[in-house]
Amino acid sequence: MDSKELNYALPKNQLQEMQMAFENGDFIQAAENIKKSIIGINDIPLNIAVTGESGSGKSTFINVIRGLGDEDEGSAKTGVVETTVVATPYSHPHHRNVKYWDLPGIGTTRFEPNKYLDLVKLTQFDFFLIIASERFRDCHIQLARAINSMGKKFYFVRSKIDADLSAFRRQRKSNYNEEQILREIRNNCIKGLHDGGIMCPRVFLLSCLELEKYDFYLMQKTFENELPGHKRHVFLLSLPNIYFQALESKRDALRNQIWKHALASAGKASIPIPGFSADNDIDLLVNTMKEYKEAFGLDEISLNCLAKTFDKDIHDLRSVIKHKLVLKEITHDLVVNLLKRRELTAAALMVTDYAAGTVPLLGSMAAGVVAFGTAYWLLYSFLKDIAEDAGRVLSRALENTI
Ligand SMILES: Nc1nc2c(ncn2[C@@H]2O[C@H](COP(=O)(O)OP(=O)(O)O)[C@@H](O)[C@H]2O)c(=O)[nH]1
Ligand SMILES: [Mg+2]
Repeated sequence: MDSKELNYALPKNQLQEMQMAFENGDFIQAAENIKKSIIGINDIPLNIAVTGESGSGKSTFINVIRGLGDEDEGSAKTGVVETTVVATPYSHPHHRNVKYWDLPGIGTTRFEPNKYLDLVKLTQFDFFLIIASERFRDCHIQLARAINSMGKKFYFVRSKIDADLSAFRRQRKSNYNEEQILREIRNNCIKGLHDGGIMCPRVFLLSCLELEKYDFYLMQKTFENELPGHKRHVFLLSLPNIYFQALESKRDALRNQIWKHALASAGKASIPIPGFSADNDIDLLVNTMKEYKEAFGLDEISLNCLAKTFDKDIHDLRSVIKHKLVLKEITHDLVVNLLKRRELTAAALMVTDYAAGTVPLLGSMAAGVVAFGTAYWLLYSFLKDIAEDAGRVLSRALENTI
């Protein structure tokens, strides 16, 4: 490890945040406060309403955005005629507080947007997605206006783009131009919304069969930029691992939080190297490492879903994972053994030394600080390895599909 890597592993802005957490000069208290804040992250609710005409692909979208196939446990039923008028929440498999709500289909002759919105208890949603396939219709405008009038945000999703493109491919044969067709579809939606009195509408073109293509990344980035900070983090972690930018965004978001997990797990430590005394602290590390695995889709369930999505063999996907630790089940004993490794202790001391340059209190502490460096380096290296392996798995999954 050299100073460049240290600089990367512990960015200055993170150290400054840590310095602020230490302002009252109490290591144990700072660790306790941080622990509360990281546990609280799992309680942050994110409710996204998915609405649109029956058959537009709402249920399919709700499944794929949660990394699920139509037949997986917890998936929404697709391809069925909607008879219910009840909004149904679907939780993300790893982030139970991230919920996508399957709203009853609009567009029937009896459709009355305001009543519809009353029905779905508008206020609990962070934002709305209006999903439309095929033609732009008046009911979309009515719904968009009703959502706007209640001060809520909506995004317009034009779905089933794969089907449009293959229809055009047949029709236009010699002068088929994908970019131009996508532009035409986008402009048609924007114009429709604009003519209906919606200023600056946000339109995304998607295919649930090829989620990684078209505007999915742009859509994700837009949500990310427009959500408040605490919700942005959970949203990011809940994204499906089907394109490389998602992996990078997750790695960066998680890396920015390492100091908190390291501090919280080290807070109680009272003995020197390896510096961990209470089981509690180790459990926090175990849980964090498990969360990393799930966030990058390398747990068994997620790998299975990825294999199905891209029609690959799970053993084949697993075979490209390079770091042995990534394949192992993360247990208490495993983490205890990792913490005892000598090279980790050496790295821990360098981390502590480096961090103490910005956070002087760290330098003046004894055991807890070594534990901090140990935990930091363990999480940092694991995150780095797992992000690399997730990239390899995705490359293998995408082979021969583009
Ligand atoms: N070609 C294509 N078909 C889709 C897509 N999304 C959904 N479908 C199909 O459209 C039909 C209706 O989808 P569903 O999700 O049940 O629509 P909902 O009624 O709005 O919930 C199903 O047969 C889906 O398989 C897509 O992106 N591309
Ligand atoms: Mg449905």
